[in-house]
Formats: sequence, structure tokens, C-alpha cells
Amino acid sequence: MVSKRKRLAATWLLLGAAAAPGLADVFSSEFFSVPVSEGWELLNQYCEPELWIDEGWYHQQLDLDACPPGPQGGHDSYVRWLTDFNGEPQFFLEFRVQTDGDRSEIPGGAPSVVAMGNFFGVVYHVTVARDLVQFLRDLDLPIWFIEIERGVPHTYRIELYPDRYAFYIDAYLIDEGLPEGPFPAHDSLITWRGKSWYLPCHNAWDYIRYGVIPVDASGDYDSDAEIGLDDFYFFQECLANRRPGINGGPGNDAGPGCRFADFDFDDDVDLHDFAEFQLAFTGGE
Ligand SMILES: [Ca+2]
Ligand SMILES: [Ca+2]
Ligand SMILES: [Ca+2]
Ligand SMILES: [Ca+2]
Repeated sequence: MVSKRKRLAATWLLLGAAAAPGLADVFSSEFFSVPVSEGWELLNQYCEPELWIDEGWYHQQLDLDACPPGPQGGHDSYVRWLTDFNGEPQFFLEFRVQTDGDRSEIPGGAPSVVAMGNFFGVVYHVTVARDLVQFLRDLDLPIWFIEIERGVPHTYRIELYPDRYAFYIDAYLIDEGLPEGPFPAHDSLITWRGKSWYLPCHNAWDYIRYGVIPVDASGDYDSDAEIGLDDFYFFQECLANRRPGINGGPGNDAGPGCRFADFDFDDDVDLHDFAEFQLAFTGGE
């Protein structure tokens, strides 16, 4: 544990120079620090999870060692209310995670879950295992199971409009249709967790972001009517090929999360788009 603590301290020092952006209409947890210091409320933590930050990734090592014989081992979960976004007609949730947890853990709500919903039956629930994802919206609707490549992180994105929802993995459209109801609405929240049900797992979280979908080609990721360094943080990600399965640069589809950065509407984010971004840059945050 001592070495982990040292690692954590070293990471925080580094981050002084590359701080995570503080955004207006987007909540962005980039895991340059532990979840609680990034604005999450701790929901549950038991069976001695091993947790650490390493270069912008949050790691959870979860097993049954501390509370045998199981089931139900290490658990580390967080929550935030979505009250600030009630009634927002264009809402997104995007996160990137990698886990080595087994798919047999999925029925137990493990190894990694991100879910948002309210008490009126609207739910978007994503469970990620090493090589399989479960996506469900409503117990009355078909449950999606999607195979994913193991050993690499994947990016998950949900977009919500009044008459449409869409679910993407690595920018590929997996499912779309009519939403079950308005969201976020009253008493909506988002929760995420790592958990060991019967088997151990190691989860690594790169980020969790949600908020107002930025206007296409605006360059304004956080929808605060300025184009600044906060926006550049996300722009350069779209330009520089940082998302698994998605390529930055000319001729590639940069994906739905990068439409704000595609100034000339040809799907890619390249140096032409960057030139436009620089012209639009207003400075500040
Ligand atoms: Ca990160
Ligand atoms: Ca902005
Ligand atoms: Ca282009
Ligand atoms: Ca473009």
C-alpha cells in the first residue's frame, strides 16, 4: 500500500501542470484525482478495495480476500444527482473504461457498471466485462449484449434527445430508438461502480463526462459561448487519435463525441479543423 500512496502523491504533483478542466455545461471527471475530489459522492465501499490514480486513470482492484467466502467482494461506487440538467433536451453521457473482469460477473452487477436513471422508470444501464457489454434501458425491452475486444479500453456514449436516444461503443452506433421518457428529469442520478461478485477484477477508468451536447462545429465543448483552453483539452483528443477504435486526422470519422470539433462537416478532425478552431479561439477557460 505504501508504494501506491507514493504513486498517488506523485500523480497529484504532475497534475498541477495539466489540471483537469472545470466546465460550465459539462461535468467532466478525468481522474487526475480520486473520485470524491472530482465531485462524486461516495455511495458504497467495502471489502477493502485497492484504489489508486495513475496518470489520469482511476484503478480499482477488487476481490473477495477481505470478506470470504462471498459472493459479494470488493465494492467501490459513486453517485451524482443530475438536477442541474433537468429538462435539458440534448444530453450526453460518455465514459471510457477497461476491465479484466469475467463476463460471468455481469448478472451480479459486476465487474464495472455506469448507470443513469430516475424513479419514473427511465434507465440507461451499461455493464462492462473484459469481452462483453450488457446494455439495458427497461426490463420490458430487449437487453443488448455486445462483444468487445479484450485488453484495451473502450469508449461508451449515450445521446439523448426528446425523440431519440442513441448508444455508441467506440463511435459505432449500437442501438437507437425512442426514449422511454424525458431525461434528465426529476430525481435523476448517475451512478458507477466497480465490484467483485464471485471473481476478482481490475478496472481502469479514464473518464466519465456528461452534460449538454455541444453544437456541431462550434468548437465549444462546454457550451459556455467561449472557446478556450477547456475546449482545447477535448479538441486535441479528437485531433490526436486518443480514442480506441476511432482515428483523429484527415479522412477518418472522428465519431459523435467530436462533432463539435469538425468545423467543415466532413466527419474528420484534422488540421483544417484545427485552423478554424484557432481562428475561433477566444482565450480564457
Ligand atoms: Ca483520464
Ligand atoms: Ca467553451
Ligand atoms: Ca477533413
Ligand atoms: Ca473536418
